[in-house]
Amino acid sequence: MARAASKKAAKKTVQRKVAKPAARKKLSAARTPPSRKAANTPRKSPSNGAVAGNKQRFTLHGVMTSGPTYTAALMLSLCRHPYSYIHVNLREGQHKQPDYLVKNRYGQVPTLRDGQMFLAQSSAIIEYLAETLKKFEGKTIVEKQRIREWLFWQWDKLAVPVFRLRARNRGLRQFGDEVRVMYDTEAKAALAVLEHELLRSDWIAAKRPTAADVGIYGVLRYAPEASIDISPYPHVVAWKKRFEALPGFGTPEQLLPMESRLL
Ligand SMILES: N[C@@H](CCC(=O)N[C@@H](CS)C(=O)NCC(=O)O)C(=O)O
Repeated sequence: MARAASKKAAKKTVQRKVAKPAARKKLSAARTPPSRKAANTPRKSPSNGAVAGNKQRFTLHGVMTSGPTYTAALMLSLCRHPYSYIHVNLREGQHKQPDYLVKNRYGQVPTLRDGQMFLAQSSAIIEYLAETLKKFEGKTIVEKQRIREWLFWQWDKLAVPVFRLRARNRGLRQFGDEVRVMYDTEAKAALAVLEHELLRSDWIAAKRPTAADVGIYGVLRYAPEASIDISPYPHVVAWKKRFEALPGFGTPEQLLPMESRLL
């Protein structure tokens, strides 16, 4: 009896020893995640299924009307990965508050949380998702490089004119006709580059859709709101239709709620 009791005690000691490192790991991990209070998040909503087990992995912080937020949401949806969504109130300047700036040093939306990590810049976010989820990624170093090249180009030459013109139409930016014409000309030049590329290939950076298509679609979607007519670019129009037929595709209205939504 006494021997059994001492055996039991010894076993307990061993168990405690083994448990220690894991407990330490948990504690250090607990230092970095965003506190529910700090992020001012609502209570959890009941589960809505999809990829059970890892559905709490991603949280997207953004605004429904934001093109870059849509790009990130679109990528998650095309990857068939569920995500929680936190609405960031730009009007109230929530994106410039210290608790948001620790997540996104640029004070912009979107931000994507993956576990303990916060990611900024929509192009970098979708490239990261492509690589980590192994969907819409480049299969070779050449393809990866082409995707990156198009994503850099897209922000340099396409997103700036489209989003500036859209912001002007929405009354969020004021500039005169001269500047409007300049952006309009830049957007058309970018569309001509795309048209030329899509003459030769169904998709932008590879023989299949990649993160480059997602990034460019996330901007071109807003062309009508920027008063840019894409109909003179038939290959761009056909590509847009092909893209919209991809499984998991959704419009901004379908993918971005007005309010926070936790899985
Ligand atoms: N290059 C950034 C652009 C993000 C961006 O411009 N976000 C806007 C909303 S659509 C924003 O946060 N504006 C507030 C600010 O810049 O202060 C990206 O792709 O994530």
